[in-house]
Amino acid sequence: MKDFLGLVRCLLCLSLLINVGQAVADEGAVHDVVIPDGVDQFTPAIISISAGETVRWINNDTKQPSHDFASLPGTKPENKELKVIELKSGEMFEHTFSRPGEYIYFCYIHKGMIGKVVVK
Ligand SMILES: [Cu+2]
Repeated sequence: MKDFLGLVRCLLCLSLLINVGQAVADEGAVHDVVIPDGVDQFTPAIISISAGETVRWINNDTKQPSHDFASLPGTKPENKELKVIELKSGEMFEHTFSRPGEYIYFCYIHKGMIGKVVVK
């Protein structure tokens, strides 16, 4: 009987650990935005995430030395989360968005290279 209760406790502990692990994984979700090789474009250009999640920009472009981007001037002050980010070929950058809003950003080297993160 003692062994049986010990087994039940052990299983309860395990299920708690699994639940906590899932909650952490959901909160820390990472969404990729890729700059493809030879294309001056954020892919996807518009991405929707939940507050507390992370966007990871990956520069796969070998044709340009760098894509440098920042929040669009004129957007609401609270939406200017992205300071100037210099992303050289092969580099990655991550940012966790804590507040809901629409974060428009642009590459100031390549005209028309623009993206948006929608945080719900
Ligand atoms: Cu660019």
